[in-house]
Amino acid sequence: MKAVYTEHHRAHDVADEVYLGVAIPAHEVVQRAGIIRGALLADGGFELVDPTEHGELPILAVHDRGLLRFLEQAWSEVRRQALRRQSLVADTYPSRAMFEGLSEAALARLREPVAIGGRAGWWGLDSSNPIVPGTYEAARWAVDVALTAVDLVLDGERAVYGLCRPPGHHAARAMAAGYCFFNNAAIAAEAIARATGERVAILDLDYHHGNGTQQIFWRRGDVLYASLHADPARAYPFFLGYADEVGEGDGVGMNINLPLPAEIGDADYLAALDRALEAIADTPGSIVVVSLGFDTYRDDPMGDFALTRAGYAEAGRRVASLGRRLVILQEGGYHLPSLGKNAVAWLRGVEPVATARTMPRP
Ligand code: Q9C
Ligand code: ZN
Repeated sequence: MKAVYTEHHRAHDVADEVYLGVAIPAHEVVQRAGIIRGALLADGGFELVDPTEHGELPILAVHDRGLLRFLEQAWSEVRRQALRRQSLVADTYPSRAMFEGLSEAALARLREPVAIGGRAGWWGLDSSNPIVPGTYEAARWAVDVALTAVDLVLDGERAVYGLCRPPGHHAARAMAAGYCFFNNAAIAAEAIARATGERVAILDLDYHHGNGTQQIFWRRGDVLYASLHADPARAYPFFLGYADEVGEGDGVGMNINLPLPAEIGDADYLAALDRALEAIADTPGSIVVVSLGFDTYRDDPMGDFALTRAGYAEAGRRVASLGRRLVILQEGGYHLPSLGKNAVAWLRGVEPVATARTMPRP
């Protein structure tokens, strides 16, 4: 299997994140991508491919230009103001209750602040998502990783893995969030929809609900979003991800949330996966974008699921059994010792060891 990877992810080098008001060691760290890359190379069944640059247009097909510009400018603005810090986290977020009672007209007059602490709040959701000097560079390349995986699949590959870092599925049209800046999977799905004219399905298997992907395609009848994730009643992103969120307008029925309980194991998880796969099989189209997270692993420090490596291999097999082409993009997963082997197990489930090649030919 081809795997798209670039060292540019290293530019997004976050040391700490803020959790319930205190700085803790970051979860979404540089080592994550190197560990997965190393495991792919050690396995031998993967061909590493460099991404190619795709420019701003595919990003602007999904995201607000203001988000792109903010992320592009944030660090030079921090430097210009001589703020002495290694990372930028918003000072003030525009909470919904602040605007209670305002008319649509008054809401429409709300504007992006000039001060950087307010700008970060305007384009952000949560305190766990610091911006560092290389965030923009890495986030742009993560999009290029995803779009290069799309190119390869459109050129005929059956399944391609994009080792995106930073991840993407929490980023909405006009918002960065949850270690995500641009929504790699949404940008990939939009590019596929435009290139093929077909419907596209996104299967989100990260532990967290992909609120950004849901938001971007909420009213779209041509993009199916199906997600298995921790019940938002107990887990980030807290405010979205419930089963009754089914889409609106043309998108009614094209958003499927399967919130899951703590401690869920392989058997129950795979049963939920089958429900998502049935919905995908019922929707026309030949390509599925997979948002793949390993924070569902039993030992993950952030998740509370109990999945095993064997469960990942089986999940990969079942997704492959859809018989559709796959653009598989990395999202979360924070248990560093298991990350590489879990990725190999899942991807090998999609594309089993090619024994035919090593067996003597008749
Ligand atoms: N204790 C992804 O997995 N909240 N993002 C962190 C830390 C944000 C997770 C709380 C979690 C975001 C891509
Ligand atoms: Zn996650």
